[in-house]
Amino acid sequence: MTATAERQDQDPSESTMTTPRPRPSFPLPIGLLAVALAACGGGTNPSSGGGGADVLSLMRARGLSEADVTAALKTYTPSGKHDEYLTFASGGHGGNLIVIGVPSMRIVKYIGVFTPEPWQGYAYGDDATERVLDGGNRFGKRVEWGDMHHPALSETKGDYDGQYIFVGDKANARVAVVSLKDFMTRQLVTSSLIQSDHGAAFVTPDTDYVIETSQYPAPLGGGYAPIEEFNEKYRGAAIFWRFDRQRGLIDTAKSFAIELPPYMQDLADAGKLVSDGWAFMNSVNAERSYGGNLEGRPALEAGASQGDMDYLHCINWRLAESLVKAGKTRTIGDMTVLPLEVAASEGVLFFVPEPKSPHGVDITPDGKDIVVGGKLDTHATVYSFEKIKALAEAKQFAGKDPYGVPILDFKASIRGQCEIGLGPLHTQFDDQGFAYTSVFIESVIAKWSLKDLKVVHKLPMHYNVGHICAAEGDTVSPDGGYLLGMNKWAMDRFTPVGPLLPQNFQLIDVNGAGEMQLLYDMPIPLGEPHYAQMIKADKLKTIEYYSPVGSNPITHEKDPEATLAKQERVERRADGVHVWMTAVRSHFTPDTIRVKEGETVHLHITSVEQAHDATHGFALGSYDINLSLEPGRHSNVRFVADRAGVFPFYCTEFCSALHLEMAGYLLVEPKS
Ligand code: CUK
Ligand code: CUA
Repeated sequence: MTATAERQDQDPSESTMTTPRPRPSFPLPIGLLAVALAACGGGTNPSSGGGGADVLSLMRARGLSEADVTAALKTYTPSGKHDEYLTFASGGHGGNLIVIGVPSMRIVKYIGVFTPEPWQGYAYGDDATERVLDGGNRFGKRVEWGDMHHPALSETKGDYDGQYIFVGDKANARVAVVSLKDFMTRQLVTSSLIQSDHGAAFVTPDTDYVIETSQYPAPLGGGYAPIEEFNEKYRGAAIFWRFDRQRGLIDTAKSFAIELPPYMQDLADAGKLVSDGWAFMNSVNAERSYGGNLEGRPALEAGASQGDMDYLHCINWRLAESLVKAGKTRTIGDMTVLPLEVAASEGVLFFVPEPKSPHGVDITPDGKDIVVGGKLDTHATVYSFEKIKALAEAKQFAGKDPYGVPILDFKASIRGQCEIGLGPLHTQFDDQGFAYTSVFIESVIAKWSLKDLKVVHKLPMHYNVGHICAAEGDTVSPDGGYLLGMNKWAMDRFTPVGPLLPQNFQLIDVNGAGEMQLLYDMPIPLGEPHYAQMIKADKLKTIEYYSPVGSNPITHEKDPEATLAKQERVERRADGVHVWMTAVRSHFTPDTIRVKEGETVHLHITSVEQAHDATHGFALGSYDINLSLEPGRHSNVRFVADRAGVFPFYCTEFCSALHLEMAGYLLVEPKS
C-alpha cells in the first residue's frame, strides 16, 4: 500500500509526533486526490461539506498540478508535528551550521561555529565561548568567519549516533566540534601545519578520528619558501584529529598527520566495514601547477588540468597510527607528522589514477567500493577496495610517483565505471542498492544501480547542483526516502533580492526503485553551503536546561563563579570590580552596577531558572556584549569600562509580561 493511500484512511486525530515518511509511487488522479483531501478534512471551506470541490478550485486558482499537490502532501507538516529528519547544512562562509527539518524544510536553528552568533551568546563577551573561538586563532590572530564545507555527524559502528557534529573551515584550516546535546560549538582546533583544508570534516566509523586534509599545498608548518621550489618544499597533509568521546573534545596531543605530495588533495571519506582502517581522498593537479599567469607560466587552472589522470589517495590510517606510536614521526610546527617517505615505503600510502579533475569520493554503505566523480569526465568510477588491497599487499605496482609513492594500475583497481553525464560530482546512497550522483554541468541528479552500474533515472535539478545529501546517507545503513540537492545560486527561482543570489536546496523523494520526484524548493539565505548530513531526528537527545544551576555551557559543569539567589554581591579586588549577578523572571540582581571609568569589570551572571521556557539574555550596548542565559547557564564577562556614562543593560528574550522591565544600569562615573 502506498503512503498516500495510508493517508486516506488515517484518522487525523491519531497523528503521531513524527510524521511517517510518505513513499507514494504515483500521483493520484485529481478526483481521487480531492476525495482523499476531503476525507482528511483538507477542504478549504469547512461549512461546505464537499471539501473536494474546494480543493479543486483552490488548485485551479493557484495553478497547481496534481504533481504539485502530491509534493505538497509529502512535505506539509501540520502545526505541532515534528519532522522525521534533521539536516545539518553548512552555512558556507556565513560560518554557521543551519539545522533544517525534513520533510517540512523548516529551518529550526542556526548554530554559531566559526562566526560569533549573538542570539546564542556565542563569543559576544561570554568568556567560555570566546575561548572556544580563540581555539581557532591562526598564528595568534582571531578569525571571525570560516568557509564551512563539510559537516560530519559522529558515528558508532558506522551509524550516526546523534552525539556530535564536526565541520571544516576551508579558508582557515580549522575543524569544529559541536555538541548535539545543546547544539553548541564546544571546540575549534587548527594546526599551523596546513594553510587551508577541504577534505574536512570526515569521521572514521567509530569517530576515533576526524579527518582534515589540506587543499592548497604550502610549506608545512606555515613557513616561507619560494614558489619556484613548489615540488621540493610545498606539501599537502592529512590530519587525523583524535576525538576523545568521553570528554567530547579533540585531543590535539594524540592527533597526527601524514605528509602528502604537493598535489591538491580534495575530498576525503573514511572506509567502513571491510574497508575500516582506511581512508580515501582524491586530488587534482598531479601536474603540480602553481600559477604565475603574469610571470610567463600557465594559469593555475589551465596547468592543473593538462593531464588525463590525477591520484586517488588510499591511506591505511590504522597502520599509520601504529607507526606514529612507534615514533617514526617528525614534529612540524605543532603537529606530529608521519613523513612522506615513511608513508610511501611502509605501506601507508598508495595512489590509484583517477580520471580528470576528480571531486567527490564516497564509500558505498557496505564499504566495498569507492565512488569517484570526475568534474571533467562523464563517469562515476567505482574502485574496488578488495582489488586495491590485494594489489597493495602483493606489492604489485604500476609505477611510483616522483615522491616514491606506489601507484596501482587503474584498470586492475576498478570494478567498473558508470556513464553518468557531464560533470559528475558527489554520490550518495539509499537502502535499495541505488547510488545518486550530482551532475554539475548537466544540472541533474543521476540515479544508478550499484549492482550493474547503469543509470535508471535522471531528475533535472534547478541550477548547478553541487553536493547532495541522502537520509542517513553516509552510514552503513542509509534510509532512502529523501535526498537533498544543494544548488548553487537560486537563479530565477525566488523573488529577486539583488545581485547576490541565495542558494536553493531541493528536496527529492527518491522513491524506492521508481523515478525520483521533486518535492520542494528552499532558498538558503547564506552562502555558500556545500554539504549537509541528514539524521533521523529521534536519535538526538537534547537537554532542556543546564543542570546544575550555574553550569558552564561548554563543560556542562558548575562554574566556580556560579551565583545562587541571595549570594549576589559586588566586590572590589586587585583585578577590578566583580559583580556576582543572578537572572530570574523578571529581574537581574543587582540591577545597578556602579564603577569608575577605567576599572575592569567582571560580571558573573547565573540564570537560576530550571524551566525550559525561561531563557533570558543580557545585552550591554556600546560595550559589544550580548549573552544568552538559557535556564541554568552561567556566563563570565570581563571588560574595561573605558567610557564614562550611563549604559542600560537589559534582557533580550521576551521572557515574561515584565520582560521589558528586566533591565538595569551600568553607571560609569568619570575619573575626574
Ligand atoms: S565541495 Cu562544494 S560542491 Cu567543498 Cu564538497 Cu563539492
Ligand atoms: Cu528575561 Cu526578558
